[in-house]
This record gives sequence, structure tokens and C-alpha cells, in this order.
Amino acid sequence: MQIYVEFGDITTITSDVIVNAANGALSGGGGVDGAIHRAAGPQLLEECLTLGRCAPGDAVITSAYELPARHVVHCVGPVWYGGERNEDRLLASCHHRTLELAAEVGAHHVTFPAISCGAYRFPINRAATIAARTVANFMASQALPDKVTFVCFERKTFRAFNKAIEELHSSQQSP
Ligand code: AR6
Repeated sequence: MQIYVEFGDITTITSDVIVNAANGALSGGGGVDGAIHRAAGPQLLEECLTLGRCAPGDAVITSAYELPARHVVHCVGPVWYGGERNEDRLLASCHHRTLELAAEVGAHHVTFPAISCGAYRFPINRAATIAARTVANFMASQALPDKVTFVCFERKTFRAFNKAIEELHSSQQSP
């Protein structure tokens, strides 16, 4: 199973699908959302604004315009409120829904940022574990995508995702 972690800026990665950590209005914003919209150009926002709202845990797909990708999947992660508002389930759901949309367009390689780990304040180690498990479970049962990369913009996020992937591999190897 090809799951990788890289350090850097997601807008520079060549991939079939780049995933955006969007807000429910799909209206652009700060963080990785701002970077993706700047790199894609104004047509991305024009398309997003035709799509209506997207609920936490869900995702929508658009073209990628000037990005080095075919599509952008905009998924809406949960805001962290302490763990009592279904945050874990919603984080898993937005990763799962993203992969379903990517598979529908025949994507082989999907690149995720650390959804909900910035402005939405999800604890990073917990988010990394949920993201890694959800992606691995999906890939174990579906032909596409066959490669997923997590791109991390900060050292602590990079460490958390590497640890989560290592734990995944060691749990798969144990009898
Ligand atoms: N490449 C990769 N990762 C990045 C980049 C980049 N260029 N820039 C930031 N990150 P956030 P959220 C990391 O806040 O928590 C937006 O305003 C960042 O370091 O972008 O899901 C939306 O419109 C962090 O690890 O997304 C929403 O309102 C991760 O991306 C809200 O923020 C996610 O941080 C979504 O919040």
C-alpha cells in the first residue's frame, strides 16, 4: 500500500487530486485553502461558488485550474470542540468521502494536507491516526486511488503523520 508523508507546500505537488481543507461555504479562506486558491487562480473560486454549501464530514470535487493536478477535492473537516461533538467520526468521514470522489474520477494519486489541524484546532496526533487509518482502510478495499501522500507544512505535523503511518505498518505486520 503506497501511503507517503512529505514536508512542504501542497500546491507544488503533482498529483491527480489535491485535497483542500475548505470551509462549509467553499468561499476560500486562510491556511491551505488560501494557498490552493491563490495557486489555482480565480476560476477555482468561481466554480466553488456554484456548488452551494458542504457539510462537515463531506466533500465536493472541482477542476484544479492552474494547480499541477486534474481535480481538487474540497473537504470540510470538523472544528475541534473537545471531542464531544463527533469530531473523530467527521474527520474520518471527510477523508473517506474525498477518496470516494477521487475514485469516481479515476484518480491514482491523491494528496492530502493535515485536514482540521490548523484553524480548526484538531489535536494533531489524533488527527494523523484517524487520517492514516481511514485512508489505509479505504485503499485496502478499493482499487483506486493506489497512492496517497500526506503533505505537512509544519515539522510537528510531519512528525505526527510519520508516526501514524509507522504505527499502521507495524499493526499490519503483527500476527
Ligand atoms: N501546504 C500544505 N499544508 C498547509 C499549507 C500548504 N501550503 N498551508 C497550511 N497548511 P488549515 P483547517 C497546513 O488552517 O484546520 C481555512 O481558512 C497547516 O499548517 O489550513 O482544516 C478554511 O477556509 C495545517 O497543518 O485548515 C477553513 O475556514 C493544515 O494545513 C479553515 O481554515 C490545515 O490547516 C479550515 O481549517
